Amino acid sequence: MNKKMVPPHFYSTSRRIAVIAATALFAASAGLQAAVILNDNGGATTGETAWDSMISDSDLVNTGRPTFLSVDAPDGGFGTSSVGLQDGVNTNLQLVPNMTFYSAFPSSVTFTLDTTVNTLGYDITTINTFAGWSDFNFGAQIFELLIKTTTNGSFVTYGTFSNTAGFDNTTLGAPRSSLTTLTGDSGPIASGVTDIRLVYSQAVTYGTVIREIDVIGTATTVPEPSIWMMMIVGTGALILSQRTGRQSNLSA
Ligand SMILES: [Ca+2]
Ligand SMILES: [Ca+2]
Repeated sequence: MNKKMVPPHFYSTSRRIAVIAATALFAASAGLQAAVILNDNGGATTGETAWDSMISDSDLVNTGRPTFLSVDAPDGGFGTSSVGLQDGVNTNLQLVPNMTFYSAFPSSVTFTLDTTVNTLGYDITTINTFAGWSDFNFGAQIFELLIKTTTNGSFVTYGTFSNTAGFDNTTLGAPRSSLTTLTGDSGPIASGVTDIRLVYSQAVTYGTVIREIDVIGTATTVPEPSIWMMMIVGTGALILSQRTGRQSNLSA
C-alpha cells in the first residue's frame, strides 16, 4: 500500500544514462580510433630536399628525445643506416647518414615510445614522412600505419597511404621529393600510444629514400573534467536505478 510511485519510464531512462556515460568513459579511456587524413602535399616536388625546413629534431621519436625509447628498423641499401630515419637532419645530399634507402619490401620501421614517466602513452597528432632523391623517383612513398596503445596492447592498422603522384619509373635525373602528412579527422590520430609502425612497400621501381620520419604529439593525460562528470552521473544513475528497483521489489 505504501508503494512508491515510480514513473514506468524511470528505470529505462536512468539505465540509458548509465549506459551512455559508461560508453563515453570507455571511448575516452580506449582512445577511439580516429579516421586518418592523408595530405600528400602535392606529391612530387622538384628538389631533392624541398621539405628540409619542415623536418623536426624535437618530435617524439627523434634520437636523443626523452620520449623516444627504441627503434626496430633494418638498415638500408648502399650503406645507409636506419639512424637517418630520425636524426632530425636532411640537409646533405646522397649517401650520407641522414637518410635511409629501402629497396627490399616490405620494410618495417617500429618506434617504441618511452612510457616510464608518461605511463598513459601519447596522443599522436601528426606523422610526417619525408622522401627524396636526385633521380630514379626514389622520392615516392607508400606505407601502412599501425599503432599500438596502452589499451589494445597490439598493433592495429590505420590504413595504407600512397604519395606517388608525379613520380614514374621512366624519368631519370630529375630531383624530386615528397612529404606525406597524416592527421586525425578530429583530435589526435590516436591516444595512449606506445608504439608506431610504418611498413613501406614498393612505390616505384628500385625503392624509396626516406629522409626522416617525424611523429608529433604530447603525453596522454587523465580524462578531462567533463569525462569525470559523465562518470559520476552515470555511476549515480546506476546506483539510483538499482536502489529504486530493490525498494520496488521489497514493497511489492
Ligand atoms: Ca625527427
Ligand atoms: Ca634524417
